[in-house]
Amino acid sequence: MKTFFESLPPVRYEGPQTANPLAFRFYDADRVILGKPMREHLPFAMAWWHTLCAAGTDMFGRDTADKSFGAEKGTMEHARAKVDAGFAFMQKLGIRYFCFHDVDLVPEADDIKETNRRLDEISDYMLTKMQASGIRCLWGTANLFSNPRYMNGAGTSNDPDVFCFAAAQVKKALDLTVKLGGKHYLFWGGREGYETLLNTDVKLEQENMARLMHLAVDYGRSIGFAGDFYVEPKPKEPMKHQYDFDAATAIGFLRQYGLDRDFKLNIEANHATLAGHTFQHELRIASINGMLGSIDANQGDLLLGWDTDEFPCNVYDATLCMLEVLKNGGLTGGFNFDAKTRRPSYTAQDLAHAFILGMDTYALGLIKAAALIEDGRLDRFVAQRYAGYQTGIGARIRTGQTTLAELAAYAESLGAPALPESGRQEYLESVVNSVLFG
Ligand code: XLS
Ligand code: NI
Ligand code: NI
Repeated sequence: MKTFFESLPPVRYEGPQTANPLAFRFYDADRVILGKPMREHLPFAMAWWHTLCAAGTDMFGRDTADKSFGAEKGTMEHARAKVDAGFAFMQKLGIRYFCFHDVDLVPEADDIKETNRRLDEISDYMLTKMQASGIRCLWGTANLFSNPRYMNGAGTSNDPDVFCFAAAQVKKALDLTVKLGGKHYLFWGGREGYETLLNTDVKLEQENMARLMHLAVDYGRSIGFAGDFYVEPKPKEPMKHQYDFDAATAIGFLRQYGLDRDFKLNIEANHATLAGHTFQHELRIASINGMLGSIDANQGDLLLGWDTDEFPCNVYDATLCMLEVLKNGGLTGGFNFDAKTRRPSYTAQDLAHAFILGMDTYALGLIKAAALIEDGRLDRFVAQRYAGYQTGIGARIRTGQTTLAELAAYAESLGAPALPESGRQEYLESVVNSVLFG
């Protein structure tokens, strides 16, 4: 794989007709869409864990991919080889950001002091690569779920010593994020949830989680971290009940504990569908609450009930996603490919194809979302659908200038009310199809 990344020619835009499997068909970084080049609309990020660490092990079998990058796994030499491979890969693809967990970067030692020393060493090396390439860190995070000590959660563990280990990892991951100039810092709920109420104090656990987040904000701000903190909602897996079930739940939690000024959401497509929502729904809920920060750009398989983390190929969903992003005025975060190739796609070339697929899918989504906005029929329809609230009794409801008694009297004056106008869903779906494929 090492040789492949280094020998991979830079991947360039060649247009939809190209027969070159190592070229972009739709992602044309310089192409201006709605006044901004694609590269600015789409700050793509590589996930360190899937790209450089995960090698295909699942519950039924061992690695299929070779991610040794020419070094022995579990050594600092391997950690450096991953840095070399990762930066070579990002440069070849024109990916300008990466995201990481602390333990993605170095082999974890038994003693946290030694792990931290290794993290200092590897981050020095990463900085030299970042300076040479201009590649930046989108967000950092601490892995608070893999180590067996986190079996009952980290911030929500029953054991205060475990809470302290979590605090230590968050502190170090914040130090690293700041050192690497990371834009944002993420909490994914990991094992923050429970299996059974027979052994769980939910109130205490949620209060402790909020405490850990407050402590992180206080520490982060004290060392000059100016970015957003993120929560990444997910409804299940690994725990049966996860505390950050979906966007609405996470927003309620952040507000309940006074964390909403420092936190926004990182919405992952596959987590949305696991929660029984569309991706677009989660984005909209985050956006209308001023909480849409960043996106984990992947997709799930609706026939499977777990987080398959597939590279996104669904242009329809990507279009609806980009519609939300454009209406949100863009993202202060980016599009992190929290995605892995399928286990039988184990070669380095597959990895390149996967990122090309993901980047092209989002580029197409952007192009089509802009076309939907320029077409205007959807926006006009929605505006018209709610036009009743612009004048008369509707306007009085909107501005709060009425009473329940006045509304009741108004309703009585109508006698038998007419049905609201048709929602015209099928017509609108055909409009979307005509813009996508017309
Ligand atoms: C797992 C999450 C995880 C976060 C980072 O389902 O998606 O990968 O993005 O901890
Ligand atoms: Ni996920
Ligand atoms: Ni994720």
